[in-house]
Amino acid sequence: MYPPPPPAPRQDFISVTLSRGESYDNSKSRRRRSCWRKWKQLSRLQRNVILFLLAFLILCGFLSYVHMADQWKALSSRPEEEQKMKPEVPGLKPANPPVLPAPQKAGATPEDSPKMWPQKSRKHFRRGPPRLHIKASNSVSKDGTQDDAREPEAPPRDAPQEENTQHAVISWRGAVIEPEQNTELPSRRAEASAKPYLQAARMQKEPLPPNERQRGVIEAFLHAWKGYRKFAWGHDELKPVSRSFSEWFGLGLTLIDALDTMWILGLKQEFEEARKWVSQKLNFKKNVDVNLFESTIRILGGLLSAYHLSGDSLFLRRAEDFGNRLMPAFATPSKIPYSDVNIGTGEAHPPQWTSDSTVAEVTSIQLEFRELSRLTGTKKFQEAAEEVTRHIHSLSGKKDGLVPMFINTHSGLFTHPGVFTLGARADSYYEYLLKQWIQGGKKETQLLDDYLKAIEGIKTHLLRHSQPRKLTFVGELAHGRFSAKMDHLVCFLPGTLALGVHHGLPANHMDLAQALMETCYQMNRQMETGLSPEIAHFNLYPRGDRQDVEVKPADRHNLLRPETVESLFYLYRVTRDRKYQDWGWDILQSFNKYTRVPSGGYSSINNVQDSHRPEPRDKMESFFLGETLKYLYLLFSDDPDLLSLDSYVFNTEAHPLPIWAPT
Ligand code: DMJ
Repeated sequence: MYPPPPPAPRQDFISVTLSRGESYDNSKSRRRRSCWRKWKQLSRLQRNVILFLLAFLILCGFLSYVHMADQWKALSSRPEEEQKMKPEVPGLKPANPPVLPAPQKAGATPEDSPKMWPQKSRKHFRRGPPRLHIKASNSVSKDGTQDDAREPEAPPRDAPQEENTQHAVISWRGAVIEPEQNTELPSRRAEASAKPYLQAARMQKEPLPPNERQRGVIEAFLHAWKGYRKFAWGHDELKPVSRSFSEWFGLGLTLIDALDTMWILGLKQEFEEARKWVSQKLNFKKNVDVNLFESTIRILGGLLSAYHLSGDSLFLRRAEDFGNRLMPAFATPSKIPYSDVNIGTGEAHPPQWTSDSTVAEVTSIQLEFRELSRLTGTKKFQEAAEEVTRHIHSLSGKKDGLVPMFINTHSGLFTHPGVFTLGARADSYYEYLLKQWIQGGKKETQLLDDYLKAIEGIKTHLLRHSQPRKLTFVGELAHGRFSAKMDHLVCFLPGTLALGVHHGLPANHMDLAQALMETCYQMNRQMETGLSPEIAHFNLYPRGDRQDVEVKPADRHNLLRPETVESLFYLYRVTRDRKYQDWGWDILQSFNKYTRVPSGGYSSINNVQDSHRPEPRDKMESFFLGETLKYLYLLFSDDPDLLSLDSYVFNTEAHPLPIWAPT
């Protein structure tokens, strides 16, 4: 027996009667009556469904109206790219607040300051200072790229300034803005919002007017900028002697590298003009190979810090676009990135002669990629960069924390093992261990462990004293053989050691920092021009006729590098010993005397040991403006809150990035 079939399930439905028009009565009352009757005939479920749909449609309509209204407003004012951040504009995404007041002309009085926008006070329900917010205009194209690929033109000598370019600058004398971020991956936080464009770190008090030495730096910067602006505008590097330019990536390298320096030095007009170039001419849709490391530290780092200081979201959009174009470099069998990537085609590759990458290069992009993830909420940047850190942490082939110089992108193993240096190809590996630890709020202990171990490794294997003055220096080790050779690049180390001590690392690191600082100064001082050679050799044996520092003919050039003055800046910040400022002043005088080109710009020189014929090299590296002059300016400041070491960490190209969770 089969059970009786179940009753047919009840189906709710809406019946609609279509009028054929024969008895069409257009009277309102009849239509109202019949509508009402039909409504009453519906089941409760049917009515609820209709009401819900209606409510949903009304909500959608309202939201799209608000969205459209914003867009209309943006379109009807001035061109999108000219939009600058404005405070507290409803409906716009928050950007970080600028950390320093908008740049002023050198020597400007406080009355010349641009109008400061007061921050709306907000209620806060916890202890500590209030969280402050600023909202930025976000009205430009989503990917932030420019379609205009035309070759940029040189600016007119007295190019009119953009109109309506007032920055939304907030001045909070001494006020502190707490960061809202932490060291978690964005994915673990609110990944829900696609691009949170998180707020930056803190506001600081207004900088003091520049002192005499700082004005000397401003003068030097303006002289360098004059040459760049006149002969190399929008190109990578100035060739000051031939009054032309050279290209490396074709991305306005010097201009981008110098953005935050202009902001810090208070050069408003120059900053605005450069900002306009970034807005209108910077074009990443280019079939061009870039070096992952160099473009990360200079371009990505430069854009991110320009964003943090100015609060102008244009720079963040450009940074995100550029970061995306670098990502194909990580698509290798080992996840150790290739050295080069084409930002137009997305093809990445190692150098022609090898499938190796340089250890310093693959381990010195993390500060920038991590920060880009934090700001955009897109975790892939941070994940790709940190994968490299983890991999290298677990790799064998180190010597008491010291790493070889090369790593293979296929096998992921160190190559050319047994050679250890703190100079080229390894230097910033050590620097970024410490700085990532600081950036992340001193929680990532693996980074700290690797750093501390490496410093002990340096002491054990690479440290020696010269004769006759017993200068402490860092040499190199090749298959067990010590070489008393030290690149000028190694002069980043005293500063990094001092930075670590500032953040609570062992006091004996400071002894080493001070000893190495003296050595780096002597590398400059003992040369006829007062400028360091690219590489120095130290005399290990007592012989009356020999100095501590010796230079080989192939090594006696100076490329306007920053490392000595970078370390002087940290040493002065930590010790407040004015001799470091004096040493930096000596070096600035030497740059002015031997590398300054009268028509504008500064030039690398071929021979630091010949004060009569230093032989200009016809190239002004972008880091002279991005790093050397910036560190000199900061060195001469007596204000520890000017880019405080407790709030910022400088990338290896001197671009300040906020510490996520300061302690
Ligand atoms: C800069 O690009 C960076 O400082 C990098 O870490 C090393 N080389 C130059 C400056 O010398």
